[in-house]
Amino acid sequence: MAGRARFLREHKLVVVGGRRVGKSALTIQFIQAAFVAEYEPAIVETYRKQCIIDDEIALLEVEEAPASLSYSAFRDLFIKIGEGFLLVYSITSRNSFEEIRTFYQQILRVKDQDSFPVIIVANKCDLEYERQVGMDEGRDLAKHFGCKFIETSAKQRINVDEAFNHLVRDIRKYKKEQQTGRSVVAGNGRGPTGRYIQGQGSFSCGAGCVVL
Ligand SMILES: Nc1nc2c(ncn2[C@@H]2O[C@H](COP(=O)(O)OP(=O)(O)O)[C@@H](O)[C@H]2O)c(=O)[nH]1
Ligand SMILES: [Mg+2]
Repeated sequence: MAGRARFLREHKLVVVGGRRVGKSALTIQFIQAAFVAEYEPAIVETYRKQCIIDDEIALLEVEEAPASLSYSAFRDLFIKIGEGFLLVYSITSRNSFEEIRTFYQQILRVKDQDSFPVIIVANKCDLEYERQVGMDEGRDLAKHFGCKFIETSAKQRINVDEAFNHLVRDIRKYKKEQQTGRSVVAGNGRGPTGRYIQGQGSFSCGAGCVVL
């Protein structure tokens, strides 16, 4: 029973996306509540954080999949360990938006599933004047994937906790459904529709979070 409870509480999140979309900035802003303008670790770092989300403890392990890796077997390893994925693009880069489909297809292929817990994260929303990807486009893609959509700014700490928290909720739902043998959380047109989540949500990370 203790083992099962632990299984339900511990979640491995992987941050996926093209180069320089803000994967590191989002991760560090979520874990340490600080904006680090340039951060390129020599090794893959695993971050741990304990949060209360919807009155339930969540032990989160967050990793950033290196975008530079063309060696797809290595990226597959990240996908294998992930229980939920933040698919990050930058609103200032159309190319990074177009890469999202490929990442999601890779995830479904490696997981051998029709759907999996993911959230589409449109980062750098503070750079409105450099915008190349409309909010509607992100929202439509999320609808197509059957997942949630959120615009964030790692720099201004807009919607950062919300992005991670929404993913955790979907992972929980997915795990529970897997355990009870029911259909999965999201899926091409079968799951909940994507939606834009603006402003500060109702989640209680912030003060409730402890960096382990
Ligand atoms: N204006 C703005 N810049 C950002 C934001 N997030 C990241 N950046 C900048 O974008 C660049 C790439 O960020 P980084 O986190 O290293 O991207 P990664 O390669 O995806 O990990 C850096 O210069 C960051 O300072 C954001 O939300 N707003
Ligand atoms: Mg990085």
